[in-house]
Amino acid sequence: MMDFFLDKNLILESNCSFKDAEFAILGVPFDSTSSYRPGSRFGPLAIRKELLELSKPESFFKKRIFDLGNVNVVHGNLRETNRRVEETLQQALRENPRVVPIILGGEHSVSYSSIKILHERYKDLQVAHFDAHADLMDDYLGEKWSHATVMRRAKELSIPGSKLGDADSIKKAYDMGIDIVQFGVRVVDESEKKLQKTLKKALDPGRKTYISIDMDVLEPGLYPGVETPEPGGLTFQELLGLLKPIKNVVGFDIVETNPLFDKGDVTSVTAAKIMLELVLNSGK
Ligand SMILES: [Mn+2]
Repeated sequence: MMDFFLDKNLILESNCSFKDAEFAILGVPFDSTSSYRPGSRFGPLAIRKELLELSKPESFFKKRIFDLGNVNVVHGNLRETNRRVEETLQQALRENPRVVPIILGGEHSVSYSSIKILHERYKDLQVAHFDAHADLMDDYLGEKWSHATVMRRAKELSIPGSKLGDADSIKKAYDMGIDIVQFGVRVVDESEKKLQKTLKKALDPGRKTYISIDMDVLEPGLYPGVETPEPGGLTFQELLGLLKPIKNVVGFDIVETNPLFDKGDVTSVTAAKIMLELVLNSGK
């Protein structure tokens, strides 16, 4: 692998060569657009550390997992950070077209890049989006590129030219865009409602699926280590129950883990456990 944008200061050992890997972990320690309590830049390291400590079933060690390291992000510059994530993922998929990328955030805005690159590869890609927030704003406080706008930007990816005119063309374009199915969303801004209504309500089991998990989908009373806590979230068991039936997973991310606001590392432990479960669930 080209290492130009990668910080290889790792604590996980890869158990295979990159070409043979079924899964590739890529950390993106970026949190510059966080609007409440930043700190998810420390997520990728904390999640890896807890993955080491978790008890793992025998079947886990049969999986071939390669840790690519962390992207050298540019704090304060989401667009350049996204570009580096995209370049890294493109190269990774060129060298190993079957690998399933696992993105560890970092804030939610980094999911745009993995969705973009996987959508280039799989035209029928659909996104399973787990979050307390809809993340469908067109802009947040005037900023188009933000954790709060990421799913709208993703939705626009498959719209030719991304130029939206009258209401009819907007509707048509969104009907054509990447299908996003949301789970656990309990905060929807007035400006998001129209677009949210057009989203599909269920995943298509036959299509390639990308899973994006914002850790604030969980109940913050139990898992407080997030950037934007919102009461009324899912339990871990409820989340697993929603993840289990999802098939054809071609990539996933776990974002918004914030070790600075965690209690006893429980949110990082849980993020690591979710990664473990998804690896076990999405094997070939
Ligand atoms: Mn989010």
